[in-house]
Amino acid sequence: MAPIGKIHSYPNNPRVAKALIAAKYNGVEVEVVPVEMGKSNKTPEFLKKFPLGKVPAFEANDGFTLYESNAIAFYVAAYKQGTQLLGATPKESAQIQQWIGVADNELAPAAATWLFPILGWMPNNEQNTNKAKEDVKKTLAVLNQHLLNHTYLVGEVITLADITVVSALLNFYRMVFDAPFRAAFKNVNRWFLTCVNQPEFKDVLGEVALAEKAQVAGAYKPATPAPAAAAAPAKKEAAPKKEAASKKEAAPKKEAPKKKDDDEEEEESYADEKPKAKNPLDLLPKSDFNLEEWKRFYSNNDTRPTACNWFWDKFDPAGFSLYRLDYKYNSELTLTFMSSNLVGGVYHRLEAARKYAFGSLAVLGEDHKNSIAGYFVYRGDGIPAEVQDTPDFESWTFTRCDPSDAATRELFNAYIAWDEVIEGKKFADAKVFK
Ligand SMILES: N[C@@H](CCC(=O)N[C@@H](CS)C(=O)NCC(=O)O)C(=O)O
Repeated sequence: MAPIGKIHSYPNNPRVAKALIAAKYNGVEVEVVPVEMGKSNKTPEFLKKFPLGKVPAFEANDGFTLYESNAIAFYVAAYKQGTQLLGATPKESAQIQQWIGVADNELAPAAATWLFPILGWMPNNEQNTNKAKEDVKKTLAVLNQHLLNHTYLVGEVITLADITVVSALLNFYRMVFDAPFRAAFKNVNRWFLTCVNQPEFKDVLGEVALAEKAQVAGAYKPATPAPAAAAAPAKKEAAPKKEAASKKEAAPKKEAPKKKDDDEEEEESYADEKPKAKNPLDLLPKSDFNLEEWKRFYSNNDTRPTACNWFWDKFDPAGFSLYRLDYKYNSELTLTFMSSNLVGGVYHRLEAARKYAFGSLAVLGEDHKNSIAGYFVYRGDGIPAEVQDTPDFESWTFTRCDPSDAATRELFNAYIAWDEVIEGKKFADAKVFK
């Protein structure tokens, strides 16, 4: 099927997801053309068609152009005659507009205030963040009440209202709505999980992993790349761990009736998954060094000397690569606990790489004078795509190490054993990715 047009945007933009999900429901295709933010959206050619220079920006095959993501989503939603997406009556259509307004005016501004500092796109302002949290809770309470007696936001089927509000909530659920936060909004959780587990949503969003621990803003580092990864990578996202969502938040099957046993629903929701393409790292020749076994051994034994000896005894340099990581913006780090939070955020966004990586990053030094470094072992020859695709990748220097070098081995040991002094600096904190 030929695409009906192109959307220009950076990858994984939740504003684009609205049109892409609508396209799935309507059985049409839309091509996404990647934009290098600040460059390709500022050329005279782009500005001629899209004078605000913003993305998403849509161009139909016949030259028709549109900007503003809701307008683009509407165009795609209206593309099929008799679509379910725009309501069955004028009242329903108006209600859909109401929820689109809620997403834009109540959720989007709060997302910017609360989530952008976590993504490193702007400094955190505690007072504003707290206000944003309260605003979001207010909106969620309204949604929760509405969804007590409604399966979907408008009418009895998924409409553009659900698509739009789910897209606006996506990064909240992925980054900051942890289980204690979610507990107060059970109806919203049920509806959200129902939606994101529909094949039309899943095709666009991949698995949506709910936040296990709310991310918090770390030190502000202006050099963070532009919003190229506003959302966690769609297709590559790790399948949510079952315990990540409480049993009550189970995702029913497609268009499932509302009242069903929750446990039953949880089992069913993930049984719907389509087979995924094999990761090339899973096709590598089998190695005697088993990363999962190593992670268990490391967790269950003294690091020095037992785990260290085990590691170097079994490490397979043909099947795994060893890297040293150094944070590029050490001079911008402030309090050590914030540096440690920064590492926590990095690990959270690295979820998709968990199966292929083990590492330890340590914060060394003291408040206002600290640095972060460590070592990672990756499956395969080089840095896995799952690592390179994270928004943090550019913030680190990766140096490939020779695992046969005695000094390297000793440093690796120090970083995984959390020695009191490492490379002449006082150990402050560390986190292991396993
Ligand atoms: N209300 C617009 C917002 C568009 C927008 O702000 N896009 C940002 C990226 S998320 C952008 O392109 N910024 C580039 C710029 O302002 O130069 C929509 O929903 O499409």
